[in-house]
Parts: sequence; C-alpha cells; structure tokens
Amino acid sequence: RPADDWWRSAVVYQVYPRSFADADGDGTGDVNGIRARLPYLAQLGIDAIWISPWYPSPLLDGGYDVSDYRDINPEFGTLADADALIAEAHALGIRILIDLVPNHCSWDHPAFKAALAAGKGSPERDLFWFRDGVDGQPPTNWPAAFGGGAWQQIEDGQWYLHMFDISQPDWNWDHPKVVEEFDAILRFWFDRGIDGFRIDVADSMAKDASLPDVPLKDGRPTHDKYVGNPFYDQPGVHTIHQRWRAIADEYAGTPQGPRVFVAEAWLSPAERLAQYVRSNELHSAFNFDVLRCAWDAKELRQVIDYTTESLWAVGAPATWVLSNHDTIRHRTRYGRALQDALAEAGDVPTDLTLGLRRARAAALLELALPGGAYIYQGDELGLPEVEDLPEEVLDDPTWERSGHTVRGRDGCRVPIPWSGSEPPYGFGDGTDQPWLPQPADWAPLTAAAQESDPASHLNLYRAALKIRRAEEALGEGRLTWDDDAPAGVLSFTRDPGFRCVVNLGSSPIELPAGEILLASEPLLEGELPVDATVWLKV
Ligand code: TEU
Repeated sequence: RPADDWWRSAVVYQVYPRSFADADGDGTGDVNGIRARLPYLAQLGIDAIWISPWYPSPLLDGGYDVSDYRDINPEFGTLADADALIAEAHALGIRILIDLVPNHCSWDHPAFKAALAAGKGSPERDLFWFRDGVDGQPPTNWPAAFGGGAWQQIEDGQWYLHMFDISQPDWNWDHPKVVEEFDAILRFWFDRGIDGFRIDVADSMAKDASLPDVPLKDGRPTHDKYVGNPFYDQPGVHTIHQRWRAIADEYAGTPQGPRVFVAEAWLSPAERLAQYVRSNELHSAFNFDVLRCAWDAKELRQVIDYTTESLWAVGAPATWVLSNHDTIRHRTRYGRALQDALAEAGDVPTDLTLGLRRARAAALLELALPGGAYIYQGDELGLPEVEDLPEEVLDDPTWERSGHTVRGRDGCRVPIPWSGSEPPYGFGDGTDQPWLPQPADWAPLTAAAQESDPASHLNLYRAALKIRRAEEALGEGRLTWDDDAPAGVLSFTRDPGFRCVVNLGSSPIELPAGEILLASEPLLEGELPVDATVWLKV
C-alpha cells in the first residue's frame, strides 16, 4: 500500500494511558509503560497507536480536561519520554496519533484562571463563553453531557458554558486567539513527530452565538444532535477543520509523509458524518454505527452498506469501531440481551462465554471489512466490562454529576492485566495498587497467560492481523456480498481471492469452498458453527 495512504486501511490501537501500562509502580499508567510494551504492540501487528490525552490535567475527565496542551502530565512522564516513545515506535514501524481536545480545556488551564480573575467584560473572558443570566437563571437551557445544565455560575454572577463537566469550560472558537492557539498546538506536536490527531468531539467547537434554547424531550432539554442543534454540527466547525487540514498538508513533503486526522463525532446517519471527511477537511472519522448495532446479520449488513457508501461518496475510507473508552466493552455487550453500546453497566444478565465467542467472530468481521479498524486496549485480550466496581472507586464525572445515578464509564477503563495470577497482574510492580481495582478472576486473561495458548483471543488477533497485512485483498477496496448466503449469515468476498463468512444465525452452516485461512472457532465436519467467522482463500 502506498506509504502516504497508510491511514486509509490502518489498524489503530487505542491506548488509554492511565490504564495501559505502569512503568513506575504508582498505580497509574505512563509513557514509559507504553514504551515498554511497544514490542507487544509490534508483535500484535497494528499499524498505529492512538493515545488518549496525555497532557497535564487534573484528570477530572480522565485527561479530556487539559490544562496545558504542550506538555505531558507529570503523572504520565515527561516530554523527553514522549519524544523517546515517538522515536521508538517509528523505529518499529508504528505510527503515533494523539488526542486533541479543542472544544474545552480544564478549569486549571491558565487562560481560564485568568478569565475568572480578570472579571466581567474583560478580554480574558472572551476566550470562553461567559454570559449574564436571565432573572437568576442560566443564559440557555442547554444540558451538559454528564448531567445537569451546561452553565455554571461564578461568584460575580456570570455564568460560563461547559458542554461536558463543570471542570471543562468551552473555548470560544469565534475568537481569533483561540484559533491561533490551536494552530500552534498542532504545529508543536507535528514538529515533535506525531503522525496525526484524533479530534475529540470534532462536531462541537462552533456554537450558535445567538444562544437559542433547545427543545424539550420528555420534559427535559434534549441533548440530541438534531439538525440545527446550536452546539453540535454547526457549519462553523468545517471552517476550523479546513484550516487544520491545510496545516497537516504542510507536512506532506516530510519523510514521514502528510499528517492525518480522525474525527470523533457521534453523528448519524453516515451522510452527516461524511461532511467531516470531504477532501479538504479531516481525513477520516470513527464510524460508530457498527458499535451501536446489535449482533444481527440484517442490521449489520445495512450499516456496513450505508456507512461505506456514504464515506466512499466523498472519497474517505470506511472505518470500524467495536469499543472505546466511552462504551461498554463489546464482549459484555454481545453477551447481553440488550446490546446498546451506551447502556448503563448493571443488572442486565450477561453471558460472557457467549460474549467472548461473538467478540471473536466480530474481530474477524471487523478486520475483513474495507478501510481502517480500531482496537481498544484490552479488546485483543477479550476483556469484559467490569460491572461491579465499588461505588467508592468510581471516578467518571457522570457518577458525580448524575447525582450517583449513572455509574459511568470506569468499567471499560480498568488497568490492563499483563501477567501473574493476581492483581495488579503486572500493571506496575505492586508498590501502589492500580487506580481502579482489577477483578480477582482475570488471571486467565493476562497477556502472558494467553501468549502460549494458540486458541487464545490474543493469538486470534495476532493471526488475523498477520493475514490482513499479507493479503492484498484486505485494503480499502470494495466488498461484494454473496447474496445467496443463508438467512442470518453475512458472507462477502474481497478481491483478489478472499472470502469472509460470519454465521449469526441459529444453526451451523456448510462451509463454503476454499482454503481455510483462519476461523474464530474450531471447525468440525465441514461446518461453520453459530456465532463464528471463517476467512477463506478462494
Ligand atoms: O466523548 C464525546 C462524547 O460525545 C461523549 O459524551 C460520549 O457520547 C459519551 O462518552 C458516551 O458515554 C469524548 C471523549 O471520548 C470522552 O471520553 C470525553 O469525556 C468527552 O469527549 C469530553 O471530552
């Protein structure tokens, strides 16, 4: 594949730095932990890693509350560690994407502190959304993503806007200083050698400055991204993205090639998402529609078709996501009757054996589809959601802001089990316990335990990624459905000579002809069992 186009069919591994690997034993992951695990990632066979925010931050939203965009959180390491990581990853052929959080910063950011201190009407306040209220009420009825209203009142009576946590004030993107500041941040990291950015809530920076209220839904202001929503998917975001694209393109002539962006924008239908990946805007976008989809052949096929068609129509590659740090891990989702990706952890009965089987089948489906694929750390180990974290350790702001009614996203952020038979499973040296407790029954899930078992989840991923690299067919090119496949079966070919068959039905099916490359379950008597995928050379 052409070197400059690596991102069009890349397999990107998401590192959540706080929970990935802890080199200094303080119970929190760090940059040197990532460095130490680079050989593991190279052996896994991924093309790139995307590192969730690693900047200085009070970690009130796991680092999505940035207090300095040009440094590394001292809990995670130093800029020198980051430089070393970038160089070492590149030497192994692994690209590095980092997270840009442009919608908001932390209330610890010096610019926000200055705005608070400078007072009403000051130029410092103009960098954010400070407004007077109306009769003691906030300026609009906008809801915050983590519960409650989106405006916080301060001592002098003014309110500031925070679409997420109260600790995350929204930048005012109508202000040229904000625009210029982010230009400089992009260049700072591109010059340090990173290959691109994942853009956090890429559809949110621009706001309708006339500040209209949003409609009510079930008696409460809606957070829906309806067309015309005053704080999501406003036309102004595209002006910002075009500007960033021009900056990334300045690096096209460098040995590393052009720098790239992937948008995080939870927008449906895919035609809306496609607006973000037009040729002069961001390069690609997470397609969350498969993640939201139940384990159902018809539904999956529809999603695969309309997402590929919408993205291809603007020349962008398709992308596929099964899990991330915001959603219930898919092993758990697929083991539940209720498969909503954003459903609360809790008392829905879950069959984790079924979930694992489907996660194996889903991995081979995802990795056989055209375009880019994302793997969330620990998914290659088949980790389930941790649904029984004690309330006193819950850290996600949704827990606090919902008045302790929504447990939040900690269950997919539990530190990775690397080795050993008990916590901390090689996450750190046990000097300090991991920042979130790991389950007592994770010993069989450690990377070390799975290493030597050819049938393990880890080895399935390794085998799949090895084949994906070797098979010319598994790039970004089209797929062709086998329309005569039995009901409940997804079967498609990729040219040249590759077929993927997923049995989501209720009984085993006859294996199609071809040399078996890989299967998610043992194949008996020429049959593909239920909840299994096979890759064939045809
Ligand atoms: O998430 C953006 C986003 O839309 C989330 O509100 C998502 O819908 C929710 O987490 C699902 O439960 C990004 C980051 O991925 C998330 O971790 C941050 O908390 C958020 O932005 C604010 O920066």
